[in-house]
Amino acid sequence: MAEKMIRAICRWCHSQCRVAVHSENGRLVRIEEDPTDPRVDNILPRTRGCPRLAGAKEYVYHPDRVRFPLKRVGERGENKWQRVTWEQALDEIAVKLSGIKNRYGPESLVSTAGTGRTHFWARLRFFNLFGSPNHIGMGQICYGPVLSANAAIVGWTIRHRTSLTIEPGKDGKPVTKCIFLIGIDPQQAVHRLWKTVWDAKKMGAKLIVIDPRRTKTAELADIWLQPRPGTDTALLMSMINVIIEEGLYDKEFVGRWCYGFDKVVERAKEYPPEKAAEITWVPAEKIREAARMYATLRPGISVNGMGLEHLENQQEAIQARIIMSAIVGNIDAEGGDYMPGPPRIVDDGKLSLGNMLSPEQKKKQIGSDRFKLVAIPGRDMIWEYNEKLWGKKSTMLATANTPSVLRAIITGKPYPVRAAITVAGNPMLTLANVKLVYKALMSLDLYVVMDFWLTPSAQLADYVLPAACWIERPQLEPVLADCQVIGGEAALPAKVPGEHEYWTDYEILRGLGIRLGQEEHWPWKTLEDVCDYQLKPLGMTLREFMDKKDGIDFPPNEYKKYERMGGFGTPTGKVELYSTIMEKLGYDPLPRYEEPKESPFSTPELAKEYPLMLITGGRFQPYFHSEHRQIESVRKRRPEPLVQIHPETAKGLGIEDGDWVWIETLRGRVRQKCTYFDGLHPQVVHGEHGWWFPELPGEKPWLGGVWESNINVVVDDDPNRCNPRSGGWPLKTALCKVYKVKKY
Ligand SMILES: Nc1nc2c(c(=O)[nH]1)N[C@H]1C(S)=C(S)[C@@H](COP(=O)(O)OP(=O)(O)OC[C@H]3O[C@@H](n4cnc5c(=O)[nH]c(N)nc54)[C@H](O)[C@@H]3O)O[C@H]1N2
Ligand SMILES: Nc1nc2c(c(=O)[nH]1)N[C@H]1C(S)=C(S)[C@@H](COP(=O)(O)OP(=O)(O)OC[C@H]3O[C@@H](n4cnc5c(=O)[nH]c(N)nc54)[C@H](O)[C@@H]3O)O[C@H]1N2
Ligand code: SF4
Ligand SMILES: [Mo]
Repeated sequence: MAEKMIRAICRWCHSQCRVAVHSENGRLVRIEEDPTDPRVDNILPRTRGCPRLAGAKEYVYHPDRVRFPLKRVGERGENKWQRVTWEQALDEIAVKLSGIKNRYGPESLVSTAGTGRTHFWARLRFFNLFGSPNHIGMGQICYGPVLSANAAIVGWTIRHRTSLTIEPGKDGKPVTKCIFLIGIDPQQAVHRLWKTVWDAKKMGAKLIVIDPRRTKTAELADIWLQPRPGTDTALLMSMINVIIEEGLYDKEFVGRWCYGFDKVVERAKEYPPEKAAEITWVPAEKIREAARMYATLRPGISVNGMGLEHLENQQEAIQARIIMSAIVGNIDAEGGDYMPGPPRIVDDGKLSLGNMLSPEQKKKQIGSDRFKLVAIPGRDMIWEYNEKLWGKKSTMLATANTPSVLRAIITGKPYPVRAAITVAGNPMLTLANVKLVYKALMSLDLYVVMDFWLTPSAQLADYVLPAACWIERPQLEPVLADCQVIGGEAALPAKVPGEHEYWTDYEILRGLGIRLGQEEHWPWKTLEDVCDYQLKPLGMTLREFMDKKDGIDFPPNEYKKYERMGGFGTPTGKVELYSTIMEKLGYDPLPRYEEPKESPFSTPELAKEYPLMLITGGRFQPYFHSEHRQIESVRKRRPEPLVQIHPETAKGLGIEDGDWVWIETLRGRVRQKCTYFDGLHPQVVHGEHGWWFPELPGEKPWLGGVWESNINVVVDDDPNRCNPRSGGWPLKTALCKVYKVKKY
């Protein structure tokens, strides 16, 4: 049979590259960049330089991939499995779920998910129909925080990360004059944004980077500020102080379109640069310089990454960043922080059937009485105002508080949580405080994992259900909460008799739903049928969308929509610098700096034993979180976990470059290999996340080496250290000590 080419969307990271997959008789031959993707120039390095794509064949046909449904036969964690049919697996799971629901109520089932890598609406749909509001995972520490902050303060989503573009103006200079990146490293993490930044720099835009590490992104900056980890709110409030004091703000925009400027003026007075310098360790003059550049080079874009979302002071820092953008007039300006409209297809919000969850069940969402913002109470309040103006709901995440749910599983309080389904996540690697995660997962009555591999999390499951990955399923994806939509087709067969039987996440959840009496709500047999339904507003099927429109829908931009629409989707109809939503939810309506609860200043006694500040999880190629460790060609590029330590600090501790060291905190210790790095303050160290070793035994106690180098063993998730508004836990602020591993 001749070679066939099919266009698909790669999901081995969030760049969502559209690729051309060549196959013969249903076997993968090669994958290339898809020349019909108009964003192709925004990819760097081009997909053909991508290490994960280069390892595609190894991935797809890897002997360790789970090919058929597995049922646990030994004790939990013994790595003893029996192959079962899909019918048996789904029948048995459904019976167990019914039993648990009858005994403890539907809220006793939780879903755990990682970063959005699949059609998550199907999981929400299943849960909303089942009656449980309890979803845990990354919502409160990744993307959810910025979505909620935007929707609360400017009343809608602001274009973010992967879909940002910077266009040349008529004079050949970029429309965007200044790029402000805080706590984000696109050079390692977001290819598209990195290329955008490069191009804009080449055309003459200026770049400001705020990061405790001198990343390659920081090296490209015109101004790089190196704060003490966790102090960004003080830094940003001080920049706001300078912008106001020096009269550099956009008086017209502030006067006409902002609410609470006078209150910001008052609050910002608490952060003169000299005081902020003491807190942040950034010299006062540099704070002034950055503030002036940002405020005078308009329009500009500002993006935060996990450097803010992983802080105890997360929401306050994000709010300060949005305030700064607003007072210089960048919101929804051409070349500024653009607010895309909703996608034109039937979106995830509608597909997830949130209206099917009763008010009484919503109230049971664990932790949402305390951490309300990125949970149902905050979301529903914010939606009311968004909807009034836009006629649509913005994209927001509303999850239970993960640390609180883990404790509920263990203690039975506030009520029993007895079952969990993991969809596209690896909680034993990516959630904080892994000893607690382990205890919780081990104590469940039923644990189901939908994945491709026997990850350390899957090792603890009762059933492991082999999912189809992106290459084996059709896709229709809004580009990260943007109005842009791309489509892709199933490039390889999900089911090959005798070889493997993968089901899409949709089919699995539908299969369970039907067995649990939800049949009328799952009318589409396949994911492709769903895509056809989603495309109805465009008047085409997925096939037609791919053929006629190259699988792309990018509506034109419209700027300053607030003028036409008469305001913003917030309670006051203005950009709420002073957030009345936060006020209604019972929080401080303005940003205030709080010292991290574990730091040399708040816990000086502890700092005697643990003198170093630990930041974790800075992204690095060739990996995506905990994935790809079993793909040889990828692993070869980066066989071991690295901890960055300042050479002075390391030498003082007798540690040489390349030595294995223990990283120890109050929670325990793990080992990584020291790499000297002088782009850090000597008191700060940086440990990588996501490390397990699929070559080690899968059974307890090894669990694929999950206790060896997994940084989340030493990271805290104490609810008292979570951000008071959102519930996000502190992945980037801990105290630690490091010392040489004697024998290894
Ligand atoms: N210490 C520390 N911890 C962190 C971070 C940090 O910076 N520091 N970062 C955090 C952040 S921002 C995030 S988003 C999380 C990421 O957390 P996770 O998303 O849990 O991380 P992954 O390792 O990508 O795990 C995803 C799992 O889903 C599987 N998978 C991928 N695609 C699909 C699919 O389509 N269907 C199914 N069923 N399975 C699929 C993969 O094989 C993999 O096992 O980690 C968080 N953890
Ligand atoms: N290769 C690769 N790419 C990825 C991923 C991956 O796992 N691997 N994960 C994807 C996901 S889910 C996400 S969320 C994105 C995240 O991508 P990024 O937002 O870039 O996330 P990080 O690399 O965790 O953190 C960014 C920077 O924040 C800095 N930082 C640490 N503490 C602080 C602080 O207190 N203040 C400030 N200002 N900065 C601080 C770190 O030094 C780091 O350089 O990447 C995505 N892309
Ligand atoms: S893994 Fe590589 S090809 Fe795939 S989306 Fe990411 S950058 Fe693109
Ligand atoms: Mo993330």
